[in-house]
Amino acid sequence: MASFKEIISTLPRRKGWTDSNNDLFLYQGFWCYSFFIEGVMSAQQNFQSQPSDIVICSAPKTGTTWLKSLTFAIVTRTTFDDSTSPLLANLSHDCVPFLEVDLAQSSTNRDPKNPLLATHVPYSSLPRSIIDSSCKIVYICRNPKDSFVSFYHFIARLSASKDMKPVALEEAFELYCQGVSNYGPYWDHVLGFWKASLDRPDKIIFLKYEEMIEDTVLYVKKLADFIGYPFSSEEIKKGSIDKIVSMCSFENLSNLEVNKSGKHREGTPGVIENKIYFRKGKVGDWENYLTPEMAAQLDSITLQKLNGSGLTL
Ligand code: PAP
Repeated sequence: MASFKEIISTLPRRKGWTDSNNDLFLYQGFWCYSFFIEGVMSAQQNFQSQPSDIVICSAPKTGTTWLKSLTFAIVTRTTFDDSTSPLLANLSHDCVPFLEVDLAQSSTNRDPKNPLLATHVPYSSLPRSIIDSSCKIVYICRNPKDSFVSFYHFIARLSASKDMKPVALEEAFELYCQGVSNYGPYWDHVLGFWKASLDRPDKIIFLKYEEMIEDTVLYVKKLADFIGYPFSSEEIKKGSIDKIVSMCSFENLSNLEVNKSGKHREGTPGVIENKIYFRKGKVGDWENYLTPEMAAQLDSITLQKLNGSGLTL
């Protein structure tokens, strides 16, 4: 049987977003770096989901770090509070295993007390057991203009720390518009989960970054209800939700020592400085980077792609 690497070498490929020779490959309709595709293939073969699992799904740069923190804080609130939470000493990515990296080889190397896992894999490529089991899926999406700008800065900051150069913003923008971004096309990613959430509203909750920023308390409550960890009226009176919202705020998390100077996956080729996951955490920052023409081009792709779906971004 052909190895994963052999299969990947036959896939369509495009240049990635840096000057390194790290290409993006088209696997099952989405573009992805080979390291992650190997993990996805392996997880598709091996991963066994439990009914108690809560799977945090997202395209990159749509609010994953925040959603992981909030969900982790919700499910661990009877063990930890806002002065003892592991989120104060660890990046949220280190509190929630990543399917295509940490759980690719085996579903058993998990903390049995932690039902959370996360993935960037599109809905149609999730391991069968996640689709078939009664586990819950939490999905977050974000306006494509802010998502693109966030993505570009992430690649630029990552490149600077790894002696690589990012492609120019205009080139990355063209690639993004063509769908050529890690786990892209972005619109297909969102639509896959949107449609699935309409078909299976008990299984998938579909969240938007902008709405969560607008009323975080409301969405934390909704999220907790959905994943089966509802806040009691006693907890609500005590201000439990507000405490979680404050602990997981951009201001609080980005100012923690661990997120200013710590490193994710230290000692591996995938090492990333934690601070790269925190930039501005704002809605509408695209205005500072995209020309009106670029914004109009992205808006028009979004309108066309989402046409008839009932979804707006
Ligand atoms: P990932 O997919 O690599 O995990 P992800 O967390 O989805 O990245 O996206 C990072 C964005 O979330 C950054 O947005 P920006 O570039 O527009 O600033 C980051 O600042 C933002 N972010 C990180 N933590 C929080 C938070 N606690 N609240 C709100 N936004 C946050």
